[in-house]
Amino acid sequence: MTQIALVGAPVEAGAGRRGCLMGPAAYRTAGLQQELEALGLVVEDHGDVAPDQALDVPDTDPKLKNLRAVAGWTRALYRKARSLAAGPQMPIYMGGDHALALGTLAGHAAHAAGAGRPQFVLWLDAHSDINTFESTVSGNLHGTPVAFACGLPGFDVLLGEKLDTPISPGNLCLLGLRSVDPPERALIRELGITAHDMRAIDENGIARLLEPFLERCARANGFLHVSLDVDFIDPDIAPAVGTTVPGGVTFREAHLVMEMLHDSGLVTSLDLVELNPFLDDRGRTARLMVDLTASLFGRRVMDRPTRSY
Ligand code: 6HN
Ligand code: MN
Ligand code: MN
Ligand code: MN
Repeated sequence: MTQIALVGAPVEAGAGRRGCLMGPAAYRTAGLQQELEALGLVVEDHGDVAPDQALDVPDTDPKLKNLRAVAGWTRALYRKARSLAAGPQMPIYMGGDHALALGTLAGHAAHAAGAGRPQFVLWLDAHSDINTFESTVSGNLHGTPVAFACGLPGFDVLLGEKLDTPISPGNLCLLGLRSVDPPERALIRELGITAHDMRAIDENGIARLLEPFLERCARANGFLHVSLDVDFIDPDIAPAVGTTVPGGVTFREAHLVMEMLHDSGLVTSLDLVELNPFLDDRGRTARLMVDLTASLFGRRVMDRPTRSY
């Protein structure tokens, strides 16, 4: 029996626009818990995480926006993720902007290292979010979690110490890309990260790109963290996000990814990020994210055999 922990992470300090703070409330209003319970899952809502104060971090920085607030969230979410990873419940982090993944990735990577298993990450996003504190032009820290999780230098201020269990770049897959800054592109190449842009999806079909990654994760007996950014999906059907980029994945492509993830049985943690309810159209984006989550947890039209890798 699958047990789920819902964790609210009302972070908006990492984004360039306000409003992601309302994300967890929107998921609750859209009935995320009830939809998962309808699938037979046992769901506990842990409420919202409260950020640390992080008074050792400078309150203002000439370049990095809301550094102290983001550090406070990173520390609190790191502890929460690390403790949940050690327990029986599978966590769903209801964001909040993508800066919340600074904490969740670090926490799950630390747990995986302790368990002697590799941590894999599927990053579903229009953006690669692999800017460093040096390379970021916007100063918005939601553009940095992939760089932090890979152990790139310069991030020690976030946790107040070095991240000593980075994720191996070979265990990452970025899918849905259509907005990558030039230094990000260089880093992806340098680190050898698997990165599929929209053209690759158009040319190959999304399933054929995802499958080899899932196979690698299964072969390595890895834990799999999925980070789903609303802007992965085309803004015509998912408008409630501050960083829309045209040409995103379709309704069916997004559901297919979720259905394949369910069939794989590999997912051990999930971020739902960047939902900005202030920008939504009668709740449709919140509802779409809930429906995608339901697909990841086994909602289907017809029965079919479980895929084993
Ligand atoms: N997100 N690369 C841009 C920046 O500001 O660094 C966009 C970041 C978007 C962040 O999608 O979570
Ligand atoms: Mn566990
Ligand atoms: Mn993102
Ligand atoms: Mn994005």
